[in-house]
Amino acid sequence: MSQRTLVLLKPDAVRRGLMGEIIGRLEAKAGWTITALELRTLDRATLEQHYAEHEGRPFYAPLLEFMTSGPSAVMVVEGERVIEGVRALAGPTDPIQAAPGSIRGDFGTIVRENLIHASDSAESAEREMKIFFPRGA
Ligand code: RTP
Ligand code: MG
Repeated sequence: MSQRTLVLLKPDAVRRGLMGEIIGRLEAKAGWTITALELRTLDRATLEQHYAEHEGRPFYAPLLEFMTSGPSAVMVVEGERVIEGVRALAGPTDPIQAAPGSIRGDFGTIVRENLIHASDSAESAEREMKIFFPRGA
């Protein structure tokens, strides 16, 4: 079943020049298409909505600080099983736990600066696409 998911290449990925590498991995999956892509420095209001589930956690304030520290690549990716698929390509949240071959496993060491966000369910994808592309994507 074709799906759409909201993907962020976080400020560390953009700063380190890893956009091409990561986008290449997404595009290499047969049938996946990037249908929206914008380089954008995210503002607090947008991130407060996006990360509402984490408000009050110890990592929340430093996470918002990091996420506003420079441009992110904001994308919608469409294709067969893309929601689960991008999460699998990304690997677990903590890059040290992520296997080589995954994006976080190949390029990450810091939990917060883990390069990529991808929606974790169809409901999250719908919610997040509205947050980042309020006029539609
Ligand atoms: P994401 O939402 O960004 O795809 O990541 P995720 O589902 O793998 O991780 P989640 O638990 O939703 O956490 C959101 C982001 O917060 C940062 N984080 N820092 N202990 C920490 O310092 C910590 N825990 C989480 C990461 O940037 C994580 O992706
Ligand atoms: Mg999450």
